[in-house]
Amino acid sequence: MRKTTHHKWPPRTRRLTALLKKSFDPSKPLWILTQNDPDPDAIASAMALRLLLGLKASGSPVVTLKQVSRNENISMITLLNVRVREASVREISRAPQLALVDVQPDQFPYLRDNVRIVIDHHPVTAVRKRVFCDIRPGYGATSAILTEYLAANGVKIGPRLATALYYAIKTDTLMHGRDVTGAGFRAFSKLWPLANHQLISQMERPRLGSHDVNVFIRALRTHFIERKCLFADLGRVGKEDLVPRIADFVLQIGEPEFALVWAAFGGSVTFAARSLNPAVDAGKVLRAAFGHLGPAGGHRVMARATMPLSVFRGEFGAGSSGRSAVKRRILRTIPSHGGAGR
Ligand SMILES: [Mn+2]
Repeated sequence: MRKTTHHKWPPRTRRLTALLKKSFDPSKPLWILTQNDPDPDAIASAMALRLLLGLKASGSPVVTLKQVSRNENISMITLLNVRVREASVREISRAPQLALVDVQPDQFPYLRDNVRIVIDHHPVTAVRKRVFCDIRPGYGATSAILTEYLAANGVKIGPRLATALYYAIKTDTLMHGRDVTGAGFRAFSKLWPLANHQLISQMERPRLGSHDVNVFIRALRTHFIERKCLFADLGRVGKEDLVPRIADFVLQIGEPEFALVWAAFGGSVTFAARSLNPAVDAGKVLRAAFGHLGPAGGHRVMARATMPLSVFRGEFGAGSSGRSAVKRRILRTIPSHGGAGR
């Protein structure tokens, strides 16, 4: 077996740290801005950046335009006691200095010249002049980049931060089926012995509120299975994240190999698909079935699609005939003997 105790962290990351520390004025507050409704990757990255730069929570609040709403993410910030502050566009554009994590400035077009730092792993949109930009699209999570910064500089990572970073890399990389790179594994194995795994399993099983429970019951009552494909129409939901959660859950009912769950949320319809059959690529199925109606795609094992409610009604109709129309559309795109055609 190879020894993996002594990781080699890229020397480039250490060199970048010097530039990072010079990119802002330490005498003024540095706000850390995340995407709307930040996920664990954004939150853990913000915590890590604070530690790396030696900032205090009071002078470097984690801010967002739209507060955390998903159950898993709420349980993360509650269990780890992280404060995420909701701020207005006006406040953010007037902040003394900003560091953006897990997001890029193009998401905030009104921001002018207060952005100092951008650390992200999404595809590069625009690099700004006189801004410290470290964007690594090859990384599965921004938290993997920040873990590398901390490790390369010999900064000690305590259990609270290790738990946040580990959970972030796990959810961003593994659960989304993204490719895990060497960098991701390196960060993961650095954090694994430091993280509190009992807390992580609590975060992964957040409590269900009464609205959530009712939607689960609806899925249990109304789902139907045909040719090992399970379909569940959730009707109207108050929280969009119930759709992927229930898609994960319903695959445990009977022996389906594919599940499609959908619901109306606001003015649109969201679909989530899951596939356990290697011959059925969930991303391709949703693209083929719904791609001409709105954004659709994903990976082999999980995929999503959305379309305006009016488009859905025009294409499929409503009620039980709508459900059958959705079912027919999906079954048409799946090879009939499951494992046969690749
Ligand atoms: Mn991310």
